[in-house]
Amino acid sequence: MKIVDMKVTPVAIADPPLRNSTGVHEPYALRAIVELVGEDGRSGFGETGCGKGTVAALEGMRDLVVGGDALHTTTVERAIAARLGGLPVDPADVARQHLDLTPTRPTTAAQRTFSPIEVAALDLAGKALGRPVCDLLGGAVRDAVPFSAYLFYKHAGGGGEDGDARPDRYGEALTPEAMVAQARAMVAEYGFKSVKLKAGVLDPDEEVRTIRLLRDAFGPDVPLRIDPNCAWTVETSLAVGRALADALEYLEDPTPTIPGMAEVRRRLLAEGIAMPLATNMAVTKWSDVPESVRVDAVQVILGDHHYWGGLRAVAQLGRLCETFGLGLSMHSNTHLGISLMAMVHLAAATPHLTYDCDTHYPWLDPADDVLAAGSITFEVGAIRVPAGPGLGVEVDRDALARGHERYLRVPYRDRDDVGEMRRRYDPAWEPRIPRW
Ligand code: GKR
Ligand code: MG
Repeated sequence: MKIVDMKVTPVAIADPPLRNSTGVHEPYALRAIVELVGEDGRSGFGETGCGKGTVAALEGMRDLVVGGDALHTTTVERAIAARLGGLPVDPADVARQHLDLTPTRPTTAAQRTFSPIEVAALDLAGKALGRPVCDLLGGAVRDAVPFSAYLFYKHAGGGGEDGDARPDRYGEALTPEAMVAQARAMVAEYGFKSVKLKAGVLDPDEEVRTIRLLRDAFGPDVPLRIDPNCAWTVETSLAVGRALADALEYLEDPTPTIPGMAEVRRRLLAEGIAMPLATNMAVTKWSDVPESVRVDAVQVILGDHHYWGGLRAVAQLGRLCETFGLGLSMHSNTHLGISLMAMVHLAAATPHLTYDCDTHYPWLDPADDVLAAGSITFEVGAIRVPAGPGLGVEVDRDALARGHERYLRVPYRDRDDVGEMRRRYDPAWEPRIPRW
């Protein structure tokens, strides 16, 4: 299938005031939608995080994409890598990679730029062939993909402003007790069978108490995870690891950097605590893997096709994790339904996916998705792998246009959780990593 056009549409979506170690989400999250048009008039879609340079970077690849074949994505990947890979990488960005929560990490520019193009090309090729994207990745090894409830401490509010203000479906949650209420509501609505707590917000003792309360509420058969995004020192990570040794399926990014994670791992093991450490911050690209494996820094990698370089790259990461005896889970940032369906097809075709995937999707108001409301449904916490062609969902062009209009009204172009925290809640806020 020849690609005859490429369109990039940035959109803004209402986002509730979710807290994390660096601050709080702004009222809108920004995403970029890539559309590839085939010679038969069909379109394929991909989605990615959107920062200041994202649209220009994607547009800058037009000559490498248009005129090519939707099934020849390796050629495009290599051409993008050649164009962007040679650019100097700022050492400050490399130092920050372990501390960066944004979906637009500068250290993975080539992989990030290729990813939505690959997803759109596979969606287009799948539609042309009448086959689902997972078939283009080797075929599904599971018929449904399980996701985890993703809990956030949060301020009151449902995100968006003025006419875009969305209902606050889960309410304020700034205490362990309120978090249990949030978990009960989300699990009741979606049927999730595992729970992830975004931490690094309250004092660590309160976050440990939150996990204990969740354990009491859901029992030992619901796996729990905690992820403070590097908010803890090695000593605090050890204290939490001890306190929750019997309660966690994994401990995610307790402390910054590969050496920091390796020290936590070594010392926990020395105490007889074998709980795996997981990451989407210490190991974020291929070149991080050898050192991480050498020092046993992490035992679970959270793959993410948006910055690991697409769907086939994460499927390959699964093989690599299996080779080194590591688990594979899936990371998420605030996203729309196109990304969710890309994750579903990827997970369906990845045998060595050893944990339920993360998703921010329950935090998205249906009014903001670019798919028709109700296009994606969870059944007992899982999404059935669509058998229809491509990603198996259709983009609602009116919804896409509304998302773009919102983008034009939003005054910022980069995610800034620190600035938002200062503006709305605490003028003296300082993002200290680690904080405790
Ligand atoms: O949405 O605030 C957030 C998360 O903290 C996100 O930015 C992280 O990248 O979900 C992610 C994670 O697992 O670290
Ligand atoms: Mg994480």
